[in-house]
Amino acid sequence: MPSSAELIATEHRLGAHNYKPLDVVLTRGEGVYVWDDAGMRYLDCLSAYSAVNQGHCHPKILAAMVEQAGKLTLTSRAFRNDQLAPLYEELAALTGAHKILPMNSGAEAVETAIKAVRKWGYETRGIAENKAEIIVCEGNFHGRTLGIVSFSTDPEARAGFGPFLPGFRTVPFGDADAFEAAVNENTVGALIEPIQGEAGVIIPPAGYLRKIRDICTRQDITLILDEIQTGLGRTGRLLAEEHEDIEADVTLIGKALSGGFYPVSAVLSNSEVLGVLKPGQHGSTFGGNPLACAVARAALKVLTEENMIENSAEMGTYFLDGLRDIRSNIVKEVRGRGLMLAIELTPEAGGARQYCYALKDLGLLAKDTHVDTLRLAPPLIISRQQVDWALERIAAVLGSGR
Ligand code: IF1
Repeated sequence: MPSSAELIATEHRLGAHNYKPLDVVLTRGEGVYVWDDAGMRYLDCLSAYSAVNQGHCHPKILAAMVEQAGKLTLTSRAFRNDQLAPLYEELAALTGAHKILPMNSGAEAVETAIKAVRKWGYETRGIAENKAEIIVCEGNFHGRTLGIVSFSTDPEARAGFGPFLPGFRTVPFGDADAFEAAVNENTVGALIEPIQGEAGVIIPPAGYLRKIRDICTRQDITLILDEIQTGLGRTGRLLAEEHEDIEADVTLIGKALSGGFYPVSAVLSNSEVLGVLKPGQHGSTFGGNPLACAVARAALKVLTEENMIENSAEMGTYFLDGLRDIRSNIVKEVRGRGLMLAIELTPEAGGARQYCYALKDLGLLAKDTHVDTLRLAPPLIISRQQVDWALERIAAVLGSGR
């Protein structure tokens, strides 16, 4: 087996450099832990950006994948399979969705929602052709496709990729008045993350989502909530919208929908938005394939039956309180909801990446974002003892102990 240095050199030589990963070569994962090629164990505090909520290599999801993989993996949607309808039923029962469209990546779910909501606007709201507008928020992250980066406010995400897709209007995140002021006769939808993950776990003011919901209801605008990262237990509820006791018209899920085993995403609609898509107007080779559906069914089953959502709420509060107890002169703010947590450092701290490296040396893997913020998102199965273990190391690295 090549050494980690050789593996890293090969990646550098032959791979596009669209990432700058930490130089840790992982070989195995189990529950909250991953191991590198030198046998060192790490507590995973990223969970592949909330795709491994159920813990690495969950045995029941693995068993479901292996069983289905030996039977039928892909038929294309030209034919039917025996796993799609049961997934629809289980997703509908869990989320209250009336219509579901399965895709693969989160970005594909976002693009699907944009297409459907635009078409809904033309056919139902009578919007003039090619005039549909969707309101998005500053600081958004919804994926990397050209359509999606068209409305990114991050110069890094856009530079050199134009020309861009028109039809989006950007407003400050968290400001319902600005949102209402941006509404015009061509506004068909709003695309919002309930909590902005990549922006650094930015939680909007209490009541913000409720106000947006009311504006969208009043103005017949389709509210699309991107729960690809916040959904499926990450914030301590099945969907983050539940914290504000609202219901989106269209909900996007992905990532942990497969427990990290397979790209699976879905567009869930509680209105007739998805009804505008007719045969031949949308799809994908792998969307809704029997292997994806079997994996997603098992991922949802263990998420709910093993009380991972409740654990996320309980351990999230415990983790957040513990982080706030850390006395440190380089911590500017600690934010979080459930096990979606972030530590924003002061500019004087010199950036969060160096602390990710220091934590790696202590056996904890975490990711920095937007220079000064350290994100923490362990699998939802984390125990109190493991949170204590993590807090000790974070306190040791960030400053004056606990
Ligand atoms: C990368 C970020 C997180 C997402 C939300 C849609 C998507 C994502 C709220 C698209 C994906 C991933 C992309 C991944 C790293 C990760 C990420 F750092 F890029 F921004 F989580 F914060 N909506 N987020 O978070 O889903 O197409 O990736 O399946 O690009 O490296 P996808």
